[in-house]
Amino acid sequence: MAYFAGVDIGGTKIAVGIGNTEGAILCEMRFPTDEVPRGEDGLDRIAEAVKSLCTQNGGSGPQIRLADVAAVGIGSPGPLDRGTLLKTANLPGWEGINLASGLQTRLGIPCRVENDATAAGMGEWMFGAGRGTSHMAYVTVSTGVGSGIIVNSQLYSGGRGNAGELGHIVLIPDGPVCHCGQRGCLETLASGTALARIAHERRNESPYLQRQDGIDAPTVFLGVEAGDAVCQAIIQDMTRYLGQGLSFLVNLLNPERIVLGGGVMANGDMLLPLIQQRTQEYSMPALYRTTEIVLAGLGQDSGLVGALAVALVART
Ligand code: ADP
Ligand code: BMX
Ligand code: ZN
Repeated sequence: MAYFAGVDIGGTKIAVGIGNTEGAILCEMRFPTDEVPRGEDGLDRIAEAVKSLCTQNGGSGPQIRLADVAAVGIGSPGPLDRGTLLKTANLPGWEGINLASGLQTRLGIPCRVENDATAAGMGEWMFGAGRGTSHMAYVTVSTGVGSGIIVNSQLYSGGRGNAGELGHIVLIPDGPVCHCGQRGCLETLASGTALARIAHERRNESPYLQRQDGIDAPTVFLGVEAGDAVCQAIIQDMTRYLGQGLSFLVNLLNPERIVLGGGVMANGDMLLPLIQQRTQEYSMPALYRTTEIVLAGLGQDSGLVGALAVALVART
């Protein structure tokens, strides 16, 4: 039986797993990104994780030998240049590292890298909520915002593999400074990082926020549940900007389905109707009518299953 490994590198967490050709993750490990050493030492840690997962196999099922792992797929924040990380504000300290060749040297297994959102899109298309479509887009609302695009039943990764940087479309030219060098990018207005920043900026307006010891994205959602008007306004603003971003995908790609995932979309039941309404508002009606907007079928595993999908494709 052939096994595959997936490595999902994000601004907040790094997940490593071993799975099969059906897209099932058999065992996995997760680490906070800022607890993993950066650069080459980080690659050592990831390679150790793959080896130790083989040994442990999550404590269940048959023993997997490293030799049974046919390929490793990696999803990484971009931008990338033929596998090498370029400027990566959400992943400081990894610039200039070639993830695929670095892991291949350490593990002796073919390794392939894609942008993390592109990989997650592939995971959703092959094994999740995108199944059965020929044209779909996946959008992650996580540390940043990214997207993965499937056109004509094929992954569209662009000329240099960096297609889908939806988080860096500029919505407010004089808006908040983005790490990419622009201002007012979608991800400065609507991401886990943006929610935490905006809530922090507005804490003096909200007795609820003032009572919190630390403010992160989940704090804002708890505030909504507690009836806090500032948190409600922050979520309204975020979904408006996401609707704008998604309307670009609707008008540009005419996708059959847009799949939404990432850490922030753990609140999908609250967010989905608001995002659908805003996307409808900003899209051409004829195109919106034929676009479904749904939550990720793989939940918080889209990135890891996506990395696994990259490995599956690397082998074929
Ligand atoms: P990564 O960006 O590393 O791929 P995630 O997809 O988990 O990781 O996204 C991390 C972001 O999502 C962080 O900003 C975090 O605060 C936010 N987040 C995680 N879980 C939740 C939640 N339940 N509600 C709101 N935001 C969340
Ligand atoms: C950022 C960008 C994208 C990535 C997206 C989601 C960086 C370092 N990365 O916009 O390449 O796809 O975030 O990444 O600028 P995540 O870490 O939030 O999952
Ligand atoms: Zn930007």
